[in-house]
Amino acid sequence: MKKKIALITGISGQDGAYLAQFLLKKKYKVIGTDRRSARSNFWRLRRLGIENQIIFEEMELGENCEIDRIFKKYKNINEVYNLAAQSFVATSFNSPVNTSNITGIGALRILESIRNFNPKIKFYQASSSEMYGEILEKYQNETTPLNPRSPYAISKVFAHFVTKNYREAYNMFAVSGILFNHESPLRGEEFVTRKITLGLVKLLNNDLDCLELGNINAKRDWGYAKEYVELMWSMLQKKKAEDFVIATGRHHSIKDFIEECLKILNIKAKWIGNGLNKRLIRTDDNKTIIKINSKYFRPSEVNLLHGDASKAKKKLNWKPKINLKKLVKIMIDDEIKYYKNN
Ligand code: NAP
Ligand code: F7E
Repeated sequence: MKKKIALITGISGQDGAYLAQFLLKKKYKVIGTDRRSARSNFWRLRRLGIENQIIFEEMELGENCEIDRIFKKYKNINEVYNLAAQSFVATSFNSPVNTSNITGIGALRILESIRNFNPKIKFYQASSSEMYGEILEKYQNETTPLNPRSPYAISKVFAHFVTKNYREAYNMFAVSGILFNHESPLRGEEFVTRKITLGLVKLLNNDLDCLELGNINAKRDWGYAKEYVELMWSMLQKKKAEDFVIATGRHHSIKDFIEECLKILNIKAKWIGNGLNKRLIRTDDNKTIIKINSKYFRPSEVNLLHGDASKAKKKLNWKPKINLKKLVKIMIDDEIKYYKNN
């Protein structure tokens, strides 16, 4: 049988790497696009041992002509997964125009190119729980009103509705997965979970004195990236194109996440002080190992996200397998395994 062909934008990112691994196992031919081949960093693909199995192409999401070139060259692509984005919320406040151009209009550029060159291609858009922002319903599902709180989230709302519009206006198979936070050992070091797991391992190796964080009271619904990418594929295998929320249905604070890490690493510590003066000190030597730095606070914060994935459970026949405890264990184990070997 002829191999199916998938194109993944953002192949160098966390989800791009896991999705490529999953699709290769399913015998897909995988084309991975990256914005700058000369300086590409494919450490995740190398870690998964799949770098040599991918066809790489350069595609900067800000450049219409680069996108068109790819869809002209590969006429027989079956599925496109648009995972590329300026994905760091904090950066989006400093770089709002670039974020809108890449994270928002980038999706439109791809949809336009697909419409022009091969409208039969199935398209997946990486929508985000950040679109719910200051939440308007206790549990967020596919019908919850959006109330974004950052240039990143606003850009994702644009891409989300543009995807819906191309589905409705041009009858294209274009869907959005509204994924809640998903983490893994392949998470970028700037995101809070990885910053914490790496930071604590550095502390234990005497490579860091003290880890500085922002709002540790924020709460997120954290799942496991390797598990979530499989659902991107499932959405594109359905007869009908529709959007799905993917979430665990449980939420925890950053402080809870830290405390799970401490248990696994066997670090005995206690919190003292309040607000900006809150600190985590080791009980054996009173050394401060975590403190708060206001530079990590966001101009407008998303305080709480809690997903309701009932639709995915029913229609994609899925239920989350990895809870917070297991997720932290997976991340810490890998952190220790690869520390200093990267
Ligand atoms: P990630 O690790 O930050 O990966 C983002 C990818 O986008 C990287 O490959 C990056 O390339 C690429 N990229 C950035 N700017 C680009 C540009 N101008 N042109 C082309 N490519 C560009 O993100 P992720 O965690 O894998 O997330 C995948 C997607 O899901 C993103 O769209 C994110 O916004 C969305 N999302 C993520 C989560 C989550 O919790 N992880 C939840 C919901 C939605 P470089 O390597 O060159 O930087
Ligand atoms: O922040 C708080 C921060 O940067 C989580 C992206 O994948 O998920 C991600 O966005 C929370 C926020 O992820 C630090 O204020 C405290 O409340 O890990 P994060 P995010 O902003 O939730 C969504 C679903 C996406 O779509 C995005 O692409 O943690 N926090 N102290 C901190 N955050 C960071 N980064 N660093 C800190 O020191």
